[in-house]
Amino acid sequence: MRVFFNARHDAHDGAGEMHHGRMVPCFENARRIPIIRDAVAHAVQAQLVDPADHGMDPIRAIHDADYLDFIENAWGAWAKAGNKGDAFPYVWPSAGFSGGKPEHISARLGQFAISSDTPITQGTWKAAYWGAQTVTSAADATWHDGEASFALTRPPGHHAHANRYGGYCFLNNCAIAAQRMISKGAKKVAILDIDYHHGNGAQDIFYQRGDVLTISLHADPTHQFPFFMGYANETGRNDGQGANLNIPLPGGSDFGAWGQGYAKAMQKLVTWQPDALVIALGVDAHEAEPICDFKLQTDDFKRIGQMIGRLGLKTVFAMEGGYAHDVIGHNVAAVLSGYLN
Ligand code: SP5
Ligand code: ZN
Repeated sequence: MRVFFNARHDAHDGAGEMHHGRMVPCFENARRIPIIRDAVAHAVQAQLVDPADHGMDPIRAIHDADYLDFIENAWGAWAKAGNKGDAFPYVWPSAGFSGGKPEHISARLGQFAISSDTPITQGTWKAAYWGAQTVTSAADATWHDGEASFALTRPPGHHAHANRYGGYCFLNNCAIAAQRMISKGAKKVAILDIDYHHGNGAQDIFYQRGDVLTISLHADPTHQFPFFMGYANETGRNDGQGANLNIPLPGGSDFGAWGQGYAKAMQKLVTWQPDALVIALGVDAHEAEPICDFKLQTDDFKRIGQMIGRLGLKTVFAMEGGYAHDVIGHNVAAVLSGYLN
């Protein structure tokens, strides 16, 4: 399988994140990527491919110009204001505030952030920009010849909205890949998000569009990040009515419960008949994951890959969450090798 590889991923190197009121080392860290790369190399005879530079167009097709300008320049503004270390927000434009257009970097961080778990570091933009190039190259290759691709990149993307970052995400890689295939001629593309957390970014980006189906299986947001989105009654609006499917599952779910939800997702994909599929490939539903509480096993990830393969669709996989270093490589490799069998 072609593995498009973001060799600049480690430019994003947060020292810590806010977790239960304290700073802890980032769960989403650079050590994840070589672990996954090595496991995948063995399992699926990966050909590592360097992404081409497609410039800003594929990114601008999804994200707002003022947001992109902010993400590119935030760390510089933060450092120029005399701050040491990574940039974090501490105040947000909450309901009841009148708004205004504050220019202070701390206000801007709150304006564009959904959460306090996501550092902006000196190289964040570089890593995220090349991540977008990585998924764009993967989407181009798969759309062109039909063979599946895996975009191995970090930071992840599925929590990023058109104008919001957070949940460790800055640019919505899966949305960029889906839109890229539409720009190349796909009439309908589906995004299937199997990360433990809800794919709020893609849901919001495509919520009123009928040409991109978004499906997410995730921990019930009543008890899990992102909390304020991801409920079953969010089904799309206007042209997008019926083109968003949320499948929230209770905490502690094993593959019994997860598989039942997954069957609904598969059924929706079969009836909707997309021209191409993007998989938001988070493996944080595994039982060993540190910030999650599902109970999937490595063999279950293999079954997931097999079921995706049986759909027979042009498929782009893009790396999302997965933080347990002992198992993430095996779990990603299980999905991809299952897909190929
Ligand atoms: C891409 C992705 O997987 N992003 C996840 C972002 C989650 N950030 C919030 C982490 C807070 C975890 N608190 C869980 C408590 C478990 N005891
Ligand atoms: Zn996740």
